[in-house]
Amino acid sequence: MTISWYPGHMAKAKRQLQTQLARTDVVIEVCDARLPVSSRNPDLDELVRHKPRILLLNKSDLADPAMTRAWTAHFLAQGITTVAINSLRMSAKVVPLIEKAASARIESAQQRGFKRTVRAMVVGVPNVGKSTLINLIKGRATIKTEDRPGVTRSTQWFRVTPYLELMDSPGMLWPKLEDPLAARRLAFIGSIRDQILDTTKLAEQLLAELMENHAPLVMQRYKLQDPTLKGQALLEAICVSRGYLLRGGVLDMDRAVAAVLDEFRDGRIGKITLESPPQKA
Ligand SMILES: Nc1nc2c(ncn2[C@@H]2O[C@H](COP(=O)(O)OP(=O)(O)OP(=O)(O)O)[C@@H](O)[C@H]2O)c(=O)[nH]1
Ligand SMILES: [Mg+2]
Repeated sequence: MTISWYPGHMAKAKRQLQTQLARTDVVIEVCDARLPVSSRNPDLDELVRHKPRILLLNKSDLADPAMTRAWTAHFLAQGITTVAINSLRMSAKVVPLIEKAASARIESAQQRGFKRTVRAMVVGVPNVGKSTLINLIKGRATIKTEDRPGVTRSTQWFRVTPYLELMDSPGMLWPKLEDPLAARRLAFIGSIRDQILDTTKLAEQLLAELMENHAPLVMQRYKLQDPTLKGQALLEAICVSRGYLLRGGVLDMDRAVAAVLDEFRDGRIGKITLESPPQKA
């Protein structure tokens, strides 16, 4: 699956982001803790170059805690300020991190006798929780969030505390997702619109990946007996086990597909991280 889907609003978002960069002190990169490689946009390195950057591993409540610790250590060892968060819960750690990243500017303003507003832009691939994070820091859920990609349509600044402004931005994918595994995994977590995907194939691919590394969780969730089932047969077994039947006893495969994707996405199959940090030599 090579995804070359790059709608106009994403190209526009990239241009807006470039324009806003000049008035930005810190770049907050939000990625999905379940996918710390594939949910980072490689375009960002070139785009934000010299700005102080913070990496947030969001949705850590859905990820494997041991893996999140390993990933955090991995990025910290690379010199990247990284913290794992859950944007649905209060996390006091983000604001001090932003202030620390902007400390040079804050101090230089202090020396000139005033307290400076810090501006940080929040960027990341679609559906990772950028708007939810801003709502959390603001303390009020006034920005629209939804569990689908492409909710935020344009960049917008919000004053979240007396001396902090955050910029929300539309999720960006890169123009061509040439790595089919990365594209697939972004689709698993709901960063690519299901409407442009073959969801049956996607659910089969997700199950294949889960059965390889987390078979007991899948077997338990769907009350399955046979660990060797694959592909369509596995989806059918899930259908039967759940009793998803249409009139005349026909299997309601669409319902099984939706169940597998939804239940993985909101963590009901288990706290599963799909990518492991490279092993130290
Ligand atoms: N479990 C969990 N869900 C989260 C977390 N953060 C956000 N969500 C959910 O993820 C979904 C997407 O959140 P948004 O804030 O709309 O994501 P976004 O990055 O702004 O998405 P776009 O604007 O489409 O790019 C929503 O259903 C949120 O409730 C988190 O830390 N944990
Ligand atoms: Mg948003």
